[in-house]
Amino acid sequence: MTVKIFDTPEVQDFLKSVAGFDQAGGDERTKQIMHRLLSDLYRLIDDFDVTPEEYWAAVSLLNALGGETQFGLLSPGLGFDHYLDMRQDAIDAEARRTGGTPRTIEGPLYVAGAPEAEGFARMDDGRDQDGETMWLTGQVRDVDGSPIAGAKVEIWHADSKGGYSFFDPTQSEYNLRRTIVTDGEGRYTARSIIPSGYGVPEGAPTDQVLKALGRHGERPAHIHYFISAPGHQHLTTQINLAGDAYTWDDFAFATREELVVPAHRIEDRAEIARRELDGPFSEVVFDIELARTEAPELQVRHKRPRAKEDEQDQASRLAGAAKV
Ligand code: MBD
Ligand code: FE
Repeated sequence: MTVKIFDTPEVQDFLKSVAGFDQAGGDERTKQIMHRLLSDLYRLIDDFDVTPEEYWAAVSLLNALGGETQFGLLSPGLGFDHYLDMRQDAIDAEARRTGGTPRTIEGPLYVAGAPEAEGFARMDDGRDQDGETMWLTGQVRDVDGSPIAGAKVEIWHADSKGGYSFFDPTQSEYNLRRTIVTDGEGRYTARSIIPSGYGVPEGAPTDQVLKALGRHGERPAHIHYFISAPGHQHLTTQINLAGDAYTWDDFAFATREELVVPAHRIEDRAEIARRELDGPFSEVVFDIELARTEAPELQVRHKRPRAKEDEQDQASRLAGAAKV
């Protein structure tokens, strides 16, 4: 087809009225961004000769994604979350806020308000019979190596089937979700179970998009962290357990070399007794370094709709309704 109308004055004027340029009200930045977004999409329709069938199939897919609250799941799959991290890394580098453990994406499965403990917490409710006992520990330090006592370490991860409590209603409340405040030596320790990797639900709208791209929806076994302490930059990160088939094939693009951590199987009876466990376990050690900052806005996590974060907020309530 040779019909190309995008560059005509008629279409260009049309885009300006669609974006509200001829209206006094509304938000200026929204108008600018919508104008650019719509222009790019109109051009794409022209360039690819998108048919009405294709256009309405896309509308239908967006409705399905929204219906299952899966935009937060598709987002990392399409690389947006990692792209925002790449930009944040570049912003930090420009501001010379270098050093410290690397960030990686939050993902859509955080739930605010997990129980808090000092130094040590047991994270699992003991009901997951397939879960290998995990001893997860580490020290939070400044970039100069000094331990940070009283740092807040929030940890959340999946069970042995790759499911997250809250989103998986078969699990108990806040199972595998804890906040641990570091002890006098900056250390945190959790007793939990080794998580399995996560897979996008088969046949779900997000899965349909990935399949159409010839891709899968698998994540390697991983553990999420938020770490914060006064005078330091808030860190959102994850570790990947080494040896997973998907370590370097994560559908959410969250893996970073420095964040791949081995789990060491320990069968020594003295080591088992020292931790008051009843059998062999796997130990995972993850030390964290926080960059310094005096800026208060960099010491807390950025705003985003999160399950249970703000019960008044409609978007946060919706975030908790994701079918993931
Ligand atoms: C997850 O557990 C996750 O961390 C991400 C980023 C996407 C889907 C499921
Ligand atoms: Fe996850």
